[in-house]
Amino acid sequence: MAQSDMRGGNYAAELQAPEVYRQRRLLLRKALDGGTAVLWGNGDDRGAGDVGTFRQDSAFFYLTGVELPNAVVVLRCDEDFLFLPPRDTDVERWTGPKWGPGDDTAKALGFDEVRSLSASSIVLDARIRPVPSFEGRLQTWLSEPAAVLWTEFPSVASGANLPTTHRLVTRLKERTPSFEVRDLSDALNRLRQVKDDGEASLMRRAAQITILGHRAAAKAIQPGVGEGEIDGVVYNAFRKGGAEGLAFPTIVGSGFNATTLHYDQNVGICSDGELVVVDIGARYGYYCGDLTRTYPVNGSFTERQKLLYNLVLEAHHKVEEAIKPGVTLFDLRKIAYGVFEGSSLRDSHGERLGQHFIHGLGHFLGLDAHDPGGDSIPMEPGMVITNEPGLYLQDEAIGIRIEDDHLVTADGNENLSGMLPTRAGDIEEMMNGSR
Ligand SMILES: [Mn+2]
Repeated sequence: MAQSDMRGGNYAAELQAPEVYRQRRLLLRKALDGGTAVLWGNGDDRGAGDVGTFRQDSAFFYLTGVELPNAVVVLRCDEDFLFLPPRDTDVERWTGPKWGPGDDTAKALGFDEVRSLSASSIVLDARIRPVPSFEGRLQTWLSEPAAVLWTEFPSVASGANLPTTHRLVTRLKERTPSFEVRDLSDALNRLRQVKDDGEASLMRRAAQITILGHRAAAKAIQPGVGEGEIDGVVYNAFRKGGAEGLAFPTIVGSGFNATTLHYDQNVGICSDGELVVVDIGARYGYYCGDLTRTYPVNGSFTERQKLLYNLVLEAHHKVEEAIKPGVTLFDLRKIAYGVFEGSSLRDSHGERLGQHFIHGLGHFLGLDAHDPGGDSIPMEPGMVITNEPGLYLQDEAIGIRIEDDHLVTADGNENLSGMLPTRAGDIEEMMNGSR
C-alpha cells in the first residue's frame, strides 16, 4: 500500500484485515448486555527528547487496528462508532495525511460510522443543523433508562495526571448521575489472551526477528565490549529484520549486572570470564517477542558456570515439556523450582539453589510484553507465554536466564523460538561464528 494511502501512522494495522478487528468488536459487543462501551486511544504526548513513533494503546489497537492519536471507539449492542479528531490540513503538512471523520474512512477501517469528536453542523433541507460532539452523543446514550457505561480504567500512578477516562466519567456523572459504570477489562483481557491465527503468525515473526537480534549479539560479545554497543547491535538487527521497534527496553547485563532482573542502563563493560544476560524483544505489527539467552563473554563457559547453566536449561526443558492446556504459570514455576531445589549444586553458603530463582516462571505475551493474565489462569490453545527460569547468585556475580516464547496448542505447545540454540555448546558455537 502506498504511503499516502495509509493515513494513520505506520503499517501495523495493514497486517490484519479490518474485518478481523470488526469481528473482535462483535464478540465484545455480545458481552455488553445492552450497555455502551467506550475506549479511548492514546494521545500523542511525546515530549522533546522522546524517541520512537506514536504507539497506540494495546486494547484500543486490538479492537480497532487504528493507530491515530486521540481516537475513541464506542460499542453498542447493535452498532459501533469510531470518533476521530477532524482533519486539519495545516497540521497534516507537518505530520502527514490522516484519516478523518466520514464515510470513506468508515469503509476503509471497517466501521459502521466514523464521526467527528468535535461538534459541527451540516446543511440539511437548506437549514443548518447542529451535529453533536462525541461527549454530547455519549451524554444522550447514558441518559437512557438503566444505562451502563463499560470502560477500562488504566491504573493511576501516584502523581500522574488523572487519565482521560477518569476525568470524562467524572464529568458525565456530574450531568447524568444515573448511569452505572462497569469494568470492561475482564471481557477484553479474556479475548486478548487467546490469539487467533493471524496473531499467531505475527508473534512467530516477532520471535524470528528477536532471534536475529540474539544471533547478532552473540557474534558481537567479547571481552571489553560495552553493554551499550550490544544494545545497539540488537536494535540494528531488529530494524534490519523488519521490526518497528522494541517490545521493551533491551537488557544487556554482564557480571553482577546480570543478577539485576530489569537492568536496562546497559552502561557497563563485558569482561573476560563473566556471563552476560541478554533479554530482548522485537515488536512486529504491534506484537512482541521476548527472548533471553546467557552468554559467556569470552566465548566459553567455566566449569562452574556450565554446571549452573545446565541446571537452568534442565528447568527450562522440563517446563517446556509441561506446557499444555490446563496447566497454569504457577504449576510451571513449581516444576522449575523443583529442579533447582532437587539439584546437588549449592550456593557459596552451601545452601540449595531454589531461593535464587527470585521471579515468576514467565508471563503472557502478545500486544504487550506483559500481556493481561496471571499465574493461576489455566492454559488454553492460542495462549502465548514465556518460559524463563533463572538463577541469580549475587556474591558470585553470576546471573543466568533462558527464555523462550511458547504458543499453547491443543496437545502441547509450539516453541516460537525453538530455532535459537539453548545448549551450552551451541551457544559457544553461535558466538564463535560457526552457527
Ligand atoms: Mn519475559
